[in-house]
Amino acid sequence: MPDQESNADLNVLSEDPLCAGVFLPNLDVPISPTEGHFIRSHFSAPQINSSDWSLPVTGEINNALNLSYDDLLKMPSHEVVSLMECAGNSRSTMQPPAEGVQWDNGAVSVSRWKGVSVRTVLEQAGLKPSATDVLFEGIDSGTEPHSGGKLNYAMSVPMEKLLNEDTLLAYEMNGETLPKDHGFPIRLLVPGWYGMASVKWLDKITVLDHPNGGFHEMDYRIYPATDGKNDAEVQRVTSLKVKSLISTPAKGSVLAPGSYTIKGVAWSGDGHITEVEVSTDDDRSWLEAKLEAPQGNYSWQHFEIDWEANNLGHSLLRCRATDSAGNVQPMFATWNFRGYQVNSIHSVPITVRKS
Ligand SMILES: Nc1nc2c(c(=O)[nH]1)N[C@H]1C(S)=C(S)[C@@H](COP(=O)(O)O)O[C@H]1N2
Ligand SMILES: [Mo]
Repeated sequence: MPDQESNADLNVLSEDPLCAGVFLPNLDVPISPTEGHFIRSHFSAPQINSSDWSLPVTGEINNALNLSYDDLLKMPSHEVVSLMECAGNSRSTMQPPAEGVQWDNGAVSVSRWKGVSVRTVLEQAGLKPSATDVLFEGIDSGTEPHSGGKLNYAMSVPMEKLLNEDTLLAYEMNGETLPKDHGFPIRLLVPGWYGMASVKWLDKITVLDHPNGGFHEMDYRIYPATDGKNDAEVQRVTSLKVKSLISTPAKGSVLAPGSYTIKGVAWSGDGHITEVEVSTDDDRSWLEAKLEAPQGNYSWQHFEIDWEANNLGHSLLRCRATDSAGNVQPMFATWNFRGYQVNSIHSVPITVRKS
Protein backbone atom coordinates (compact mmCIF):
# COMPACT_ATOMS: atom_id res chain seq x y z
CA MET A 1 0.00 0.00 0.00
CA PRO A 2 1.59 3.32 -1.00
CA ASP A 3 1.92 5.86 1.80
CA GLN A 4 -0.62 8.58 2.26
CA GLU A 5 0.70 11.28 -0.02
CA SER A 6 1.46 14.76 1.20
CA ASN A 7 -0.67 17.40 -0.47
CA ALA A 8 1.85 20.19 0.02
CA ASP A 9 1.77 21.09 -3.66
CA LEU A 10 -2.01 21.30 -3.82
CA ASN A 11 -4.66 23.83 -2.88
CA VAL A 12 -6.95 21.84 -0.55
CA LEU A 13 -10.62 22.82 -0.92
CA SER A 14 -12.00 20.01 1.23
CA GLU A 15 -10.16 17.64 3.61
CA ASP A 16 -12.62 14.73 3.69
CA PRO A 17 -13.65 13.84 1.08
CA LEU A 18 -10.38 15.19 -0.29
CA CYS A 19 -10.69 17.78 -3.05
CA ALA A 20 -7.46 19.55 -3.93
CA GLY A 21 -6.41 21.53 -6.97
CA VAL A 22 -3.20 22.51 -8.70
CA PHE A 23 -1.65 25.98 -8.35
CA LEU A 24 -1.58 27.35 -11.90
CA PRO A 25 2.21 28.02 -12.10
CA ASN A 26 2.61 24.24 -11.66
CA LEU A 27 0.99 23.64 -15.07
CA ASP A 28 4.31 24.56 -16.74
CA VAL A 29 5.48 20.92 -16.88
CA PRO A 30 5.08 18.14 -19.48
CA ILE A 31 3.65 15.77 -16.86
CA SER A 32 2.37 16.73 -13.41
CA PRO A 33 4.33 15.22 -10.53
CA THR A 34 2.15 12.52 -8.94
CA GLU A 35 1.89 14.39 -5.63
CA GLY A 36 0.90 17.49 -7.61
CA HIS A 37 -2.00 15.84 -9.50
CA PHE A 38 -5.36 17.30 -8.48
CA ILE A 39 -7.64 15.09 -6.37
CA ARG A 40 -11.41 14.91 -6.55
CA SER A 41 -13.09 12.38 -4.28
CA HIS A 42 -16.82 12.34 -3.58
CA PHE A 43 -16.45 10.15 -0.47
CA SER A 44 -13.66 9.20 1.94
CA ALA A 45 -10.88 7.28 0.18
CA PRO A 46 -11.14 3.57 1.05
CA GLN A 47 -8.10 1.74 2.46
CA ILE A 48 -7.72 -1.38 0.29
CA ASN A 49 -5.30 -4.25 0.68
CA SER A 50 -4.52 -5.48 -2.84
CA SER A 51 -4.09 -9.09 -1.68
CA ASP A 52 -7.66 -9.15 -0.29
CA TRP A 53 -9.03 -7.49 -3.40
CA SER A 54 -10.32 -8.90 -6.68
CA LEU A 55 -12.32 -7.59 -9.59
CA PRO A 56 -15.35 -9.60 -10.74
CA VAL A 57 -16.44 -9.12 -14.35
CA THR A 58 -20.01 -10.30 -15.03
CA GLY A 59 -23.09 -9.51 -17.15
CA GLU A 60 -23.48 -9.75 -20.91
CA ILE A 61 -20.38 -11.94 -21.38
CA ASN A 62 -19.61 -15.60 -22.06
CA ASN A 63 -16.93 -16.15 -19.37
CA ALA A 64 -17.38 -14.56 -15.97
CA LEU A 65 -14.00 -13.45 -14.58
CA ASN A 66 -12.65 -12.67 -11.15
CA LEU A 67 -9.29 -10.96 -11.62
CA SER A 68 -6.79 -10.63 -8.77
CA TYR A 69 -4.37 -7.71 -8.59
CA ASP A 70 -1.55 -10.04 -9.69
CA ASP A 71 -3.65 -11.33 -12.62
CA LEU A 72 -3.95 -7.75 -13.87
CA LEU A 73 -0.24 -7.01 -13.38
CA LYS A 74 0.59 -10.09 -15.47
CA MET A 75 -1.68 -9.20 -18.39
CA PRO A 76 -0.28 -7.29 -21.43
CA SER A 77 0.17 -3.68 -20.33
CA HIS A 78 -0.47 -0.42 -22.12
CA GLU A 79 0.60 3.15 -21.33
CA VAL A 80 -1.01 6.44 -22.15
CA VAL A 81 -0.15 10.03 -21.28
CA SER A 82 -3.46 11.65 -20.53
CA LEU A 83 -4.78 14.89 -19.17
CA MET A 84 -7.55 14.66 -16.62
CA GLU A 85 -9.88 17.54 -15.90
CA CYS A 86 -12.77 17.52 -13.44
CA ALA A 87 -16.06 18.45 -15.13
CA GLY A 88 -16.55 20.99 -12.32
CA ASN A 89 -13.22 22.72 -12.95
CA SER A 90 -13.59 26.54 -13.10
CA ARG A 91 -17.09 26.25 -11.62
CA SER A 92 -16.44 29.21 -9.31
CA THR A 93 -16.00 31.45 -12.37
CA MET A 94 -19.57 30.76 -13.57
CA GLN A 95 -22.29 33.32 -12.82
CA PRO A 96 -24.80 32.87 -11.29
CA PRO A 97 -23.07 30.28 -9.08
CA ALA A 98 -23.82 26.57 -9.25
CA GLU A 99 -23.89 24.09 -6.38
CA GLY A 100 -20.77 21.94 -5.99
CA VAL A 101 -17.07 22.14 -5.13
CA GLN A 102 -16.08 25.73 -5.89
CA TRP A 103 -13.05 24.91 -8.02
CA ASP A 104 -11.00 27.79 -9.32
CA ASN A 105 -9.09 26.50 -12.35
CA GLY A 106 -6.85 23.92 -10.69
CA ALA A 107 -8.75 20.65 -11.26
CA VAL A 108 -6.59 19.63 -14.23
CA SER A 109 -3.37 17.58 -14.47
CA VAL A 110 -1.48 15.26 -16.82
CA SER A 111 -0.12 11.82 -15.91
CA ARG A 112 1.48 8.85 -17.60
CA TRP A 113 -0.91 6.01 -16.79
CA LYS A 114 -0.08 2.32 -17.09
CA GLY A 115 -2.47 -0.59 -16.88
CA VAL A 116 -4.42 -3.15 -18.87
CA SER A 117 -6.59 -2.02 -21.77
CA VAL A 118 -10.23 -2.58 -20.81
CA ARG A 119 -10.54 -4.14 -24.25
CA THR A 120 -8.08 -6.90 -23.28
CA VAL A 121 -10.27 -7.84 -20.30
CA LEU A 122 -13.49 -7.65 -22.34
CA GLU A 123 -11.96 -9.89 -25.01
CA GLN A 124 -11.08 -12.42 -22.33
CA ALA A 125 -14.63 -12.22 -20.98
CA GLY A 126 -16.15 -12.67 -24.46
CA LEU A 127 -18.80 -10.01 -25.12
CA LYS A 128 -22.30 -11.13 -26.05
CA PRO A 129 -23.85 -9.28 -29.02
CA SER A 130 -26.21 -7.58 -26.55
CA ALA A 131 -23.33 -5.79 -24.76
CA THR A 132 -23.52 -1.99 -25.21
CA ASP A 133 -22.25 -0.36 -22.01
CA VAL A 134 -20.15 -1.34 -19.01
CA LEU A 135 -20.82 -0.34 -15.43
CA PHE A 136 -17.77 0.42 -13.26
CA GLU A 137 -18.49 0.55 -9.53
CA GLY A 138 -16.20 2.00 -6.90
CA ILE A 139 -15.79 0.65 -3.37
CA ASP A 140 -16.24 4.13 -1.89
CA SER A 141 -19.67 5.11 -0.66
CA GLY A 142 -21.53 7.84 1.18
CA THR A 143 -24.31 10.34 0.72
CA GLU A 144 -24.46 13.22 -1.75
CA PRO A 145 -26.60 16.35 -1.57
CA HIS A 146 -29.95 15.26 -3.11
CA SER A 147 -28.97 11.55 -3.22
CA GLY A 148 -31.57 10.63 -0.62
CA GLY A 149 -29.43 7.91 0.93
CA LYS A 150 -26.12 6.10 0.84
CA LEU A 151 -24.65 5.01 -2.49
CA ASN A 152 -21.42 3.92 -4.14
CA TYR A 153 -19.58 5.94 -6.76
CA ALA A 154 -20.43 4.30 -10.11
CA MET A 155 -20.56 5.18 -13.78
CA SER A 156 -21.24 3.26 -16.98
CA VAL A 157 -19.28 3.95 -20.17
CA PRO A 158 -20.40 3.11 -23.73
CA MET A 159 -18.65 0.21 -25.48
CA GLU A 160 -17.19 2.36 -28.25
CA LYS A 161 -14.99 4.23 -25.76
CA LEU A 162 -13.99 0.98 -24.02
CA LEU A 163 -12.89 -0.77 -27.20
CA ASN A 164 -10.26 1.94 -27.71
CA GLU A 165 -7.06 0.38 -26.33
CA ASP A 166 -6.18 3.64 -24.54
CA THR A 167 -9.03 3.18 -22.05
CA LEU A 168 -7.29 1.45 -19.14
CA LEU A 169 -7.67 -0.39 -15.91
CA ALA A 170 -4.74 1.57 -14.49
CA TYR A 171 -2.39 0.42 -11.72
CA GLU A 172 0.47 2.89 -12.20
CA MET A 173 0.77 6.63 -12.41
CA ASN A 174 4.08 8.09 -13.62
CA GLY A 175 5.93 4.80 -13.07
CA GLU A 176 4.73 4.41 -9.47
CA THR A 177 2.01 2.28 -7.90
CA LEU A 178 -1.28 4.15 -8.02
CA PRO A 179 -1.56 6.19 -4.78
CA LYS A 180 -4.52 5.70 -2.47
CA ASP A 181 -6.15 9.04 -3.32
CA HIS A 182 -6.00 8.26 -7.04
CA GLY A 183 -7.74 4.89 -6.77
CA PHE A 184 -5.41 2.16 -5.48
CA PRO A 185 -5.35 -0.67 -6.37
CA ILE A 186 -7.09 -0.22 -9.77
CA ARG A 187 -8.94 2.65 -11.39
CA LEU A 188 -10.54 3.16 -14.76
CA LEU A 189 -8.88 5.78 -16.99
CA VAL A 190 -11.02 7.16 -19.82
CA PRO A 191 -8.71 9.49 -21.78
CA GLY A 192 -10.30 12.45 -23.55
CA TRP A 193 -13.32 12.50 -21.23
CA TYR A 194 -13.86 14.57 -18.12
CA GLY A 195 -12.58 12.89 -14.95
CA MET A 196 -15.92 11.65 -13.58
CA ALA A 197 -15.83 8.56 -15.85
CA SER A 198 -12.42 7.43 -14.58
CA VAL A 199 -13.82 5.46 -11.64
CA LYS A 200 -11.34 4.97 -8.78
CA TRP A 201 -11.06 2.03 -6.32
CA LEU A 202 -12.80 -0.39 -8.70
CA ASP A 203 -14.94 -3.01 -6.97
CA LYS A 204 -16.72 -4.69 -9.88
CA ILE A 205 -17.38 -4.49 -13.58
CA THR A 206 -20.76 -5.37 -15.09
CA VAL A 207 -21.34 -5.56 -18.83
CA LEU A 208 -24.83 -4.25 -19.64
CA ASP A 209 -27.18 -4.02 -22.61
CA HIS A 210 -28.07 -0.40 -21.75
CA PRO A 211 -26.47 2.64 -20.06
CA ASN A 212 -26.78 2.14 -16.31
CA GLY A 213 -28.08 5.56 -15.26
CA GLY A 214 -27.59 5.78 -11.51
CA PHE A 215 -26.98 8.82 -9.34
CA HIS A 216 -23.59 10.02 -10.60
CA GLU A 217 -24.29 9.14 -14.21
CA MET A 218 -27.49 11.21 -14.11
CA ASP A 219 -25.82 14.01 -12.17
CA TYR A 220 -22.94 14.52 -14.63
CA ARG A 221 -25.24 16.05 -17.20
CA ILE A 222 -25.69 19.47 -18.70
CA TYR A 223 -29.01 20.62 -17.26
CA PRO A 224 -29.52 23.86 -19.20
CA ALA A 225 -31.23 27.04 -18.07
CA THR A 226 -34.81 26.48 -19.17
CA ASP A 227 -36.22 29.96 -18.51
CA GLY A 228 -39.41 28.27 -17.37
CA LYS A 229 -39.68 26.03 -20.45
CA ASN A 230 -38.98 22.33 -20.12
CA ASP A 231 -37.95 21.44 -23.64
CA ALA A 232 -34.20 22.08 -23.33
CA GLU A 233 -32.06 19.05 -24.14
CA VAL A 234 -30.16 17.37 -21.30
CA GLN A 235 -26.81 15.96 -22.39
CA ARG A 236 -24.33 13.71 -20.68
CA VAL A 237 -20.90 15.16 -19.86
CA THR A 238 -18.32 13.23 -21.90
CA SER A 239 -15.50 14.75 -24.04
CA LEU A 240 -13.31 17.57 -22.79
CA LYS A 241 -14.21 20.99 -24.23
CA VAL A 242 -11.46 23.06 -25.83
CA LYS A 243 -9.82 25.12 -23.06
CA SER A 244 -6.68 27.03 -22.13
CA LEU A 245 -5.31 28.55 -18.94
CA ILE A 246 -2.65 31.15 -18.29
CA SER A 247 -0.16 29.72 -15.78
CA THR A 248 2.07 32.79 -15.50
CA PRO A 249 1.73 35.54 -14.50
CA ALA A 250 -0.62 34.76 -11.63
CA LYS A 251 -3.91 36.56 -11.08
CA GLY A 252 -3.37 39.69 -9.00
CA SER A 253 0.34 40.01 -9.83
CA VAL A 254 1.81 43.49 -9.47
CA LEU A 255 4.51 43.84 -12.12
CA ALA A 256 7.14 46.51 -12.70
CA PRO A 257 7.10 47.83 -16.30
CA GLY A 258 9.29 45.59 -18.48
CA SER A 259 9.44 42.43 -20.60
CA TYR A 260 7.53 39.31 -19.57
CA THR A 261 6.60 35.94 -21.03
CA ILE A 262 2.95 34.94 -20.68
CA LYS A 263 2.72 31.14 -20.44
CA GLY A 264 0.00 28.57 -20.25
CA VAL A 265 -1.53 25.30 -21.40
CA ALA A 266 -4.31 24.34 -23.79
CA TRP A 267 -6.17 21.09 -24.48
CA SER A 268 -9.25 19.58 -26.11
CA GLY A 269 -11.00 16.21 -26.12
CA ASP A 270 -11.88 16.83 -29.75
CA GLY A 271 -8.48 16.67 -31.50
CA HIS A 272 -5.37 18.71 -30.74
CA ILE A 273 -4.89 22.46 -30.31
CA THR A 274 -4.09 24.34 -33.50
CA GLU A 275 -3.88 27.90 -32.17
CA VAL A 276 -3.75 29.87 -28.94
CA GLU A 277 -4.23 33.62 -29.05
CA VAL A 278 -3.47 36.02 -26.23
CA SER A 279 -4.96 39.44 -25.60
CA THR A 280 -3.32 41.95 -23.24
CA ASP A 281 -5.53 44.92 -24.13
CA ASP A 282 -8.98 43.85 -22.99
CA ASP A 283 -10.14 41.99 -26.11
CA ARG A 284 -9.16 44.78 -28.55
CA SER A 285 -6.44 42.74 -30.24
CA TRP A 286 -5.29 39.13 -30.14
CA LEU A 287 -1.79 37.85 -30.94
CA GLU A 288 -0.91 34.28 -31.81
CA ALA A 289 1.18 32.58 -29.13
CA LYS A 290 4.01 30.12 -29.77
CA LEU A 291 2.42 26.68 -29.39
CA GLU A 292 4.03 23.34 -28.51
CA ALA A 293 3.32 20.43 -30.89
CA PRO A 294 0.81 17.83 -29.61
CA GLN A 295 2.34 15.00 -27.51
CA GLY A 296 0.13 12.00 -28.19
CA ASN A 297 -3.64 12.30 -28.38
CA TYR A 298 -4.63 13.27 -24.85
CA SER A 299 -2.10 15.65 -23.33
CA TRP A 300 -1.95 19.42 -23.04
CA GLN A 301 0.08 21.75 -25.24
CA HIS A 302 2.05 24.60 -23.69
CA PHE A 303 2.04 28.06 -25.19
CA GLU A 304 3.95 31.27 -24.55
CA ILE A 305 4.18 34.80 -25.87
CA ASP A 306 6.47 37.69 -25.03
CA TRP A 307 4.82 40.79 -23.67
CA GLU A 308 6.06 44.33 -23.07
CA ALA A 309 4.21 45.56 -20.02
CA ASN A 310 4.44 49.30 -20.67
CA ASN A 311 0.96 50.58 -19.88
CA LEU A 312 0.72 51.46 -16.21
CA GLY A 313 -2.40 50.44 -14.36
CA HIS A 314 -4.79 47.50 -14.48
CA SER A 315 -4.79 44.99 -17.36
CA LEU A 316 -6.53 41.75 -18.19
CA LEU A 317 -4.52 39.00 -19.83
CA ARG A 318 -6.66 36.56 -21.78
CA CYS A 319 -6.02 33.38 -23.75
CA ARG A 320 -8.23 31.67 -26.31
CA ALA A 321 -7.61 28.22 -27.82
CA THR A 322 -8.85 26.69 -31.08
CA ASP A 323 -8.79 22.92 -31.67
CA SER A 324 -8.35 20.87 -34.83
CA ALA A 325 -12.12 20.34 -35.06
CA GLY A 326 -12.52 24.13 -35.28
CA ASN A 327 -13.93 24.62 -31.76
CA VAL A 328 -12.97 27.98 -30.23
CA GLN A 329 -13.25 28.90 -26.57
CA PRO A 330 -16.20 31.22 -25.90
CA MET A 331 -16.04 34.39 -23.79
CA PHE A 332 -18.96 32.91 -21.80
CA ALA A 333 -19.37 29.17 -21.32
CA THR A 334 -22.90 27.80 -21.61
CA TRP A 335 -24.51 28.23 -18.21
CA ASN A 336 -25.86 25.03 -16.67
CA PHE A 337 -27.28 24.07 -13.28
CA ARG A 338 -24.39 21.91 -12.15
CA GLY A 339 -21.66 24.24 -13.43
CA TYR A 340 -19.99 21.63 -15.64
CA GLN A 341 -17.56 21.95 -18.55
CA VAL A 342 -16.86 25.65 -17.97
CA ASN A 343 -14.39 26.58 -20.74
CA SER A 344 -14.84 30.33 -20.97
CA ILE A 345 -11.77 32.39 -21.87
CA HIS A 346 -9.40 32.58 -18.89
CA SER A 347 -8.94 36.21 -17.88
CA VAL A 348 -6.14 37.13 -15.50
CA PRO A 349 -6.20 40.59 -13.89
CA ILE A 350 -2.77 42.07 -13.19
CA THR A 351 -1.41 45.53 -12.37
CA VAL A 352 1.63 47.24 -13.90
CA ARG A 353 3.14 49.69 -11.40
CA LYS A 354 6.50 51.40 -10.99
CA SER A 355 8.00 50.20 -7.74
N1 LIG B 1 -14.74 5.72 -7.03
C1 LIG B 1 -14.64 7.02 -7.36
N2 LIG B 1 -14.15 7.33 -8.58
C2 LIG B 1 -14.03 8.63 -8.95
C3 LIG B 1 -14.45 9.68 -8.10
C4 LIG B 1 -14.97 9.31 -6.82
O1 LIG B 1 -15.33 10.17 -6.01
N3 LIG B 1 -15.03 7.98 -6.50
N4 LIG B 1 -14.38 10.97 -8.54
C5 LIG B 1 -14.39 11.15 -9.99
C6 LIG B 1 -14.13 12.51 -10.42
S1 LIG B 1 -15.45 13.56 -10.36
C7 LIG B 1 -12.92 12.90 -10.94
S2 LIG B 1 -12.70 14.45 -11.57
C8 LIG B 1 -11.77 11.98 -10.96
C9 LIG B 1 -10.61 12.59 -10.20
O2 LIG B 1 -9.52 11.72 -10.18
P1 LIG B 1 -8.24 12.07 -9.29
O3 LIG B 1 -8.71 12.27 -7.88
O4 LIG B 1 -7.29 10.95 -9.44
O5 LIG B 1 -7.68 13.35 -9.85
O6 LIG B 1 -12.08 10.72 -10.39
C10 LIG B 1 -13.38 10.23 -10.66
N5 LIG B 1 -13.51 8.89 -10.16
MO1 LIG C 1 -14.85 15.52 -11.33
